[in-house]
Amino acid sequence: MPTPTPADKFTFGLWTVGWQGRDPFGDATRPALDPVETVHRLAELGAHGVTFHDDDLIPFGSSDAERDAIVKRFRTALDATGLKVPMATTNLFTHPVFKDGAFTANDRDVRRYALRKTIRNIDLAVELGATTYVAWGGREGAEHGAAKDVRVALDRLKEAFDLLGEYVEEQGYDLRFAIEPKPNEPRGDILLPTVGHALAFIGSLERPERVGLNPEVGHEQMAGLNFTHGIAQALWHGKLFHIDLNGQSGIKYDQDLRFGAGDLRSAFWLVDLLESAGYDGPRHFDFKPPRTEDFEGVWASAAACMSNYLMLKEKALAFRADPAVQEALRASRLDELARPTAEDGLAALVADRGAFEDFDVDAAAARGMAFEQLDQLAMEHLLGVR
Ligand code: GLT
Ligand code: MN
Ligand code: MN
Ligand code: MN
Repeated sequence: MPTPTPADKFTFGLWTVGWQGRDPFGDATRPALDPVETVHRLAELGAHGVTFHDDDLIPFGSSDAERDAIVKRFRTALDATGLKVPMATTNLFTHPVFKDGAFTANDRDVRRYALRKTIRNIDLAVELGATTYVAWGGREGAEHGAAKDVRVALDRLKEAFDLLGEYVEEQGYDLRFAIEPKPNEPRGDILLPTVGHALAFIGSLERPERVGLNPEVGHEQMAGLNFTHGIAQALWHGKLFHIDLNGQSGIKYDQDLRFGAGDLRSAFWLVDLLESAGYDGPRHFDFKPPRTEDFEGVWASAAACMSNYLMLKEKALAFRADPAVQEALRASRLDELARPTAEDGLAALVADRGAFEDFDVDAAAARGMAFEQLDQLAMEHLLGVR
């Protein structure tokens, strides 16, 4: 089995392995994990980095002195292990004050508090070396109709990103924002529910170049969408700033399974895309070890996220290198897709009788695409028989 090294850029949120198993129906099944222990365990497993929400590291309501001591201890663990902090984020969803959202709460004082909480943690994130700041708006949404004026809420959301961008620029920070879409849960309907919604929103910001995406596997799949296609479009726009890898089985509650569990074929195509597109950001796991597991199961699950990625990477590389696959790609005419439709220009296209008047529609319609043979080769690689 392939062994991860820091060069693979695998990262984990403190809240992932640290999830205690609390769900809407049951209490915690595991005790809290000390972030310092998490740093050491992740380093031993071969991870590159660790990420956090402000409150994962510094319990909500800590005094300044407690905060300083916690950060110092955490930094010592980072220095001792060489683990990096490439990304951080804000918890704008746990405390009851955020019950109607943070940047888009109807209450203005809550919105101002949310921005200050975020700015405070941005300072810490940059101090610890982060270059990406994730914004998951889990509570930015609604369960009722008239209770949320969505167009006005989007004005407030834009205002928040514009202010945060202004702050980061003013401070001279090397930090970009990555919006994480999700269709629902915890709100009935969340604003910016998919990659596509978020991409369109970014275009309306004051500093669109500073804002990209942090798509999560399960979140797009909860909306019934093809995650790999969403990532391909994010890459096409130059907006894949970060990624949350996990597993999901179809359209249901957010499962946050370990990467590779759930839709395995989708995971294969995702790794194939990330590796062939040359994505060089962190491979960040945002999963929840199921509440059935003790700590042994938690670390086994974390290790499996990484080894599943590496196994899929091996399979994807072998798939692309296989001469039979290259032949099948030609038979499916991928090389033709890569060729511009009218490199001869509009005038030549319009004058080209072969393109229309003399075009043999029936012959073209009769051509098979040979996609089944190509897809079966992928299946054979994935199942290890090629
Ligand atoms: C929360 C959410 C995740 C987000 C995290 C960032 S927190 O666990 O379910 O998808 O990535 O705020
Ligand atoms: Mn999720
Ligand atoms: Mn999650
Ligand atoms: Mn996530």
